[in-house]
Amino acid sequence: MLRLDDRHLLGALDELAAVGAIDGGGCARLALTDEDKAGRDLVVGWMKGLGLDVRVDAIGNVIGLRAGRETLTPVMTGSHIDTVRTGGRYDGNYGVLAGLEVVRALNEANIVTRRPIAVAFFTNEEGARFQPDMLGSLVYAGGLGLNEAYAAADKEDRSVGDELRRIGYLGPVAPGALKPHAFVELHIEQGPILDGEKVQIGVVESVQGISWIEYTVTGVSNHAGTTPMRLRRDAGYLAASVNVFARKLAWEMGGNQVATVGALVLRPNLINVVPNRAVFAVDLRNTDEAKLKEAEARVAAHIAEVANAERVEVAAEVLARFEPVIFDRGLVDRVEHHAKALALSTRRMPSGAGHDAQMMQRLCPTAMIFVPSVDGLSHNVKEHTEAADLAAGAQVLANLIVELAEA
Ligand code: HGY
Ligand code: MN
Ligand code: MN
Repeated sequence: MLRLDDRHLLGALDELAAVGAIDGGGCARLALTDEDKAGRDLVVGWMKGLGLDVRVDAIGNVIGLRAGRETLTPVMTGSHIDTVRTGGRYDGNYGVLAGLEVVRALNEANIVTRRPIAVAFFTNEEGARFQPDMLGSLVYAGGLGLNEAYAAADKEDRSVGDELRRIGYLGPVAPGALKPHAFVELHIEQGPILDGEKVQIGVVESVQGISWIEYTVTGVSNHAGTTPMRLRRDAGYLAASVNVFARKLAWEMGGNQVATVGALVLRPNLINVVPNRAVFAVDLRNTDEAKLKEAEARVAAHIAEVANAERVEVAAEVLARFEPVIFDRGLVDRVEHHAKALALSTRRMPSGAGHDAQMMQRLCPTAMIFVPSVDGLSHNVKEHTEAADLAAGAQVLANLIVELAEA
């Protein structure tokens, strides 16, 4: 069996986490920022050091290719290295660096697999700066055109295209030119299930549906002291009422329904002025598409009702909308097989978070391997996974990749 060097993996995780490091042990490398560029340059250097043929595509996805004995479609693994602003050190990074450890072990064992092996990181998986999330893998899978992707802009009106050019990662390769034989993504769970049940490996069967809608509310700014309640057209009130409504709705619907209002900006955002403008986003998710549609409809109805009563205008923009994705049954079974072969405890589960793998399933058989997140924490600098769990997940990945690469 291919032996991985866990110490090297842990060291690489620490070294990458030092790029864009923030207080508390996490890192902030928002997509296409200078910090993201620095992280990209570091990982590209490691890819080259491992003898990989590094290709950058037109949306900035980076793929390191290791030749096989035969020129067949490659077995691909990877994830992302961009982070949210309060990112931990494992989200995305772990899957990319574990993939490089598999390559290192193959190099040291002088093994050339039948199929080529590719290790990739995709652009803007997080969707924290530019939407939609999983942007790079969505373009790779043919789900979004390049020009539309280039036009996506952040809150300072800087576009993906301009930022890719600025950091030097608008590559020459057509996204998706390299069609994988199979894709496997190793990732931390980012939720409380594996840690809570003390299970070592998550055998991921699906990714839940996601709905991101941004609302821009226009009311009338007014004096907080002199304006009677009956005369107010308070944009901030509508935003707050949607947050409360969506949360109650998620509790009421139960099951996997979740709802979040994580981004909210009020204008003029002053203590004594009734806000005339509110821009906020609603993140709704469910493993069941019909229920997700129901949640969207009920939030929209609530907004219409309150907007009418408060006499404010509302404009909605869909920032991301992906239906639930079911991974390839056969490949999911192989994840479970390899975990059990290593005497690791397993449990089948959906993914609550979005991942690049959900886009790659459009191209080829795809599956994911989860390892536990301590206390289920993620998108939080305290995100942590025990070293033994990191090593176990990487070994499952290695054994599965080698099996697929000999197929
Ligand atoms: O939002 C998500 O699920 C992922 O972190 N992009
Ligand atoms: Mn991730
Ligand atoms: Mn994330």
